[in-house]
Parts: sequence; structure tokens; C-alpha cells
Amino acid sequence: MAKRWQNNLTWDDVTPKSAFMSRRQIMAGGAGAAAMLLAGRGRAETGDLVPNSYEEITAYNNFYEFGTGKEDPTANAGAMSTEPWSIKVDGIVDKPGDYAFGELIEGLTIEERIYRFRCVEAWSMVVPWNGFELADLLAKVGVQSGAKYVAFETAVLPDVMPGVRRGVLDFPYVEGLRLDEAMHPLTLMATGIYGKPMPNQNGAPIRLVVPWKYGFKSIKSIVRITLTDKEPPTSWNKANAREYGFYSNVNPEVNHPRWSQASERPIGGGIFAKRIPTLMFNGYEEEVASLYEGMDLSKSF
Ligand SMILES: Nc1nc2c(c(=O)[nH]1)N[C@H]1C(S)=C(S)[C@@H](COP(=O)(O)O)O[C@H]1N2
Ligand SMILES: [Mo]
Repeated sequence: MAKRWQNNLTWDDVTPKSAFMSRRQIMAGGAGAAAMLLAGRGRAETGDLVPNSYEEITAYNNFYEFGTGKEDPTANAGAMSTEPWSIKVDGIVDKPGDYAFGELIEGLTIEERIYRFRCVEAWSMVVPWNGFELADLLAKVGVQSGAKYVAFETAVLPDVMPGVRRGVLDFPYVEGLRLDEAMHPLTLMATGIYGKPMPNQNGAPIRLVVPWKYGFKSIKSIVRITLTDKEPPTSWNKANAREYGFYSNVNPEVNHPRWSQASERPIGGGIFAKRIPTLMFNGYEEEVASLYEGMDLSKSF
């Protein structure tokens, strides 16, 4: 079960390296996060990924169901009730059903992972997630042969979601992964930040985190997980296929049609913060490049 990884990426790395924490239990993770906080940003020199503050991570969000502004999710998502929460698992799977959130995650190992997070809008953060590997969840529900993709769906709650009432996107927000991407040990189902339950604006009670892909792949407040044999539709591809593909891999060499993806603005550094070069696969190239061998990444973007 134990998989050991080195967390040795620095902001000024030019050669991407492995960049996520070793497995830890949530309690150890909480203590680790606190120690990290106390150590402060000075830790960057030692080569660790230094997390953004809780305030930065929870006050600057994209969650269009609650509005298109970066402050809208913080302002509006508090009205969403996440208890009870149920998640439908269906499609090509042994144990389909409507699972209560607690039942679905029961027995899965929650750990802390500190991941770089890169938005397609060319800003970035470092987030200490608490969560479990999607692969562990998929093992629990039993993926059947023939399944090739995993599709995800976000809750649609018009009463509390002003963005849904206004129809700013075609809701429900949907996303998908190829099965091998979903099974990769970097792919997390996150249930918290900094050892606390997931804040609503960050996708309570459970959201996907795929650190080598642009942030929009990391779908929030999930209510449905479907194993399928066809490439599932994805919200941003539906909204603008020219600008957003199914793969959404961070790639500094493939620009967004309206802006460069070669560099990014780290959130939290203030207005004079230097842009930093964006790394291939957001710095996780060593771990994930093999998934895309033989693919033309300028076509499969
Ligand atoms: N349901 C849903 N999930 C979503 C989004 C959204 O609008 N709705 N926005 C995506 C985008 S564009 C980004 S950058 C990340 C932001 O995650 P964060 O707010 O936790 O930083 O959430 C992603 N997941
Ligand atoms: Mo994003």
C-alpha cells in the first residue's frame, strides 16, 4: 500500500521533479501542515513546496455555480448545505448505487498531499489537500472490464446557486478522466484543506484534484461518478471547444488561444510578485508523461 514520493520541487526548478508528499494519516498530516505553517514561506529555500495560506486558498476561487467572480464563491457558497450528501455511482461498475458521503469514503485512507495547482487563467497556488486516491474509491466500487473513462457531475442547487439561476454555463458542471488518469496515484478525491473539512467554496464535501491538469479539471461538490466506455463531455469543452480540450494538461508550449501559458502568477505574492515559468505537466512530468506517450499534445490539449 505504501507509496513513497519525494517532495522536492522548488519554484525556480527548471527541470521538473516529483512533487508530492509521502503518504500520511490525516492526524499526522494536520500536525505536518501546522509545522509547515509555523515554518512559513522561508521554507521555499529548502526546496519544499510552501502552501498558500488558508485565507488565500479559500478567498480566491472559481466555482461558477456561485458566480463568475473570484470572490463570489466565498460570498455565496456558505448557503449550500452538504449534510446529508449523497453520491450516485453508476455505469460499468460492480457496486452501483446511491451512497451516503460517509459510506462512500468509509475505510479509505485520508492523507495530506501538498500539490501545485495551476489554473488555465495562468495563476497558481500550492494547496495542502486532505483526501484519498481516486484509485482506492474505484477499487471499492469495483470497476468492470470495458470501462475506459470516469465521468463526474457537480450538484445543481438553483436555490443556493446564483450562477445556476443565471445559466452562466450549461449545468451540471461535468468533467471526465481517462481510466488510467483516474487510477494514477497522484489523482486525489479531496475532502479537506489544511486538515479541516473542505470549505464550500472549494467544493465541499468532496472534489477531484488532478495536479498535472489545469484547475478546471478538478470538479467540485461531486454528486455522481460514472464508469463509461465513451469519452465523457466536459463543461469547458462544451462551452468553448476551441479553447478547452478534453485533456487539459498543463503545457507551457501550447498557448491558450487568447493568452500565453508559458508563465504563471503565484497567488499571494502581492501585485509585484514575479511571474514564474510554468512547468510541463505542472511539474509532475516525471510521474505522468508516460500516460501521453505517442499523443500529439498540441492536438490533444
Ligand atoms: N463544479 C465546478 N467545479 C469547478 C469549477 C466550477 O466552476 N464548477 N471551476 C474549476 C476551475 S476553473 C478551477 S481553477 C478550480 C478552482 O478550485 P479552487 O477554487 O479550489 O482553487 O475549480 C474547478 N472546479
Ligand atoms: Mo481554472
